[in-house]
Amino acid sequence: MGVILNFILKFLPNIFIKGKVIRKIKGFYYVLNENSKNLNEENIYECKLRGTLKVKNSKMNCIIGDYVEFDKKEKVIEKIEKRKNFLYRPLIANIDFIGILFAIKSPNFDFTNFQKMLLNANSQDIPIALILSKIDLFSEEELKEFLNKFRQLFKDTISIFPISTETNIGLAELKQYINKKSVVISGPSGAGKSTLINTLIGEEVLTTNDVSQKTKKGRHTTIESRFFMLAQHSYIIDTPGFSTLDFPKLEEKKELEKLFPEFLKFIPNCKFRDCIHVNEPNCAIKENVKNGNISQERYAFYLYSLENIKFNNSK
Ligand SMILES: Nc1nc2c(ncn2[C@@H]2O[C@H](COP(=O)(O)OP(=O)(O)O)[C@@H](O)[C@H]2O)c(=O)[nH]1
Ligand SMILES: [Mg+2]
Ligand SMILES: [Zn+2]
Repeated sequence: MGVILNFILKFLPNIFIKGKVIRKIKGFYYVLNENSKNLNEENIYECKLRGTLKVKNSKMNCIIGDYVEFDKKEKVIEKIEKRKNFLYRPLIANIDFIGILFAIKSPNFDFTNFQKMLLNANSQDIPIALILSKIDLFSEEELKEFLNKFRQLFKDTISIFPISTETNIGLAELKQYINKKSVVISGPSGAGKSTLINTLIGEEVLTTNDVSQKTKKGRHTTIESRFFMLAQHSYIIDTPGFSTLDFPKLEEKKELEKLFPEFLKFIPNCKFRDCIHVNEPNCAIKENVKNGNISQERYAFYLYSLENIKFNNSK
């Protein structure tokens, strides 16, 4: 009987377990068992990649965020599921949305920096939301005014989550929205990213930039992407990602318009198919700036970007 059983087992395929890569260090992939409810050590397997999955020297073979099947005993990743999408910088797969976190005050909301970060996020083709932090520092009137201005500017193309970790406003809504999603949080230093993540998780997983701590230990800055878990299948990824306020790299001037969501529906009405909306006659973008369907400020930022981006194929 034992002999027969062994014989059968030998020909059964290995049973692979599903998981998600949450970290990558020097050729090791840290895989979280699919149905884990937290990031405790016993749920994480340090795996190698099966040789057949390696394309010579490619960083893309297996990346953070990938869903994989792995052999628990051998600690080897055997299969990588097709990626839904991925962020380039930093390299992370299967993102549901990017939460750009900016404070409404302290530091003051900087519209130019926000638009730069938005440009970078939009170039990744992943949904975006503004997480507007520290709203306890504004009166209700001031907040209303800010939100009106924001909507005027972006014509309702950006979802907004106004929050305060100080007064607990908006956190339940945000948490609900993140449920069963993978979310990348990115924003300038001091905006409140670490405080938000700590609050959502309910424990001090990240050091915050308190003035008192600054003098003692030096500021904690995130240097690699870190995964946190809100609940089963809900991930928050803290990343230094687009905190660099460089312009995205683009090939051609014509690509820039795609990064302005509120322009999109008007572009087909431009007379010239290669219109870049600067000096061309019968330009639908310029017409809609005039009649208010596109805001002056956004168009000005479009022109500013056009001048400052180094296009690889500049015509
Ligand atoms: N008033 C107020 N301050 C906040 C809030 N969230 C964070 N802060 C403060 O903002 C500072 C920077 O926060 P931190 O989370 O370290 O920012 P990070 O650099 O984006 O990670 C800290 O002193 C926090 O206490 C908030 O909702 N309201
Ligand atoms: Mg931080
Ligand atoms: Zn045009």
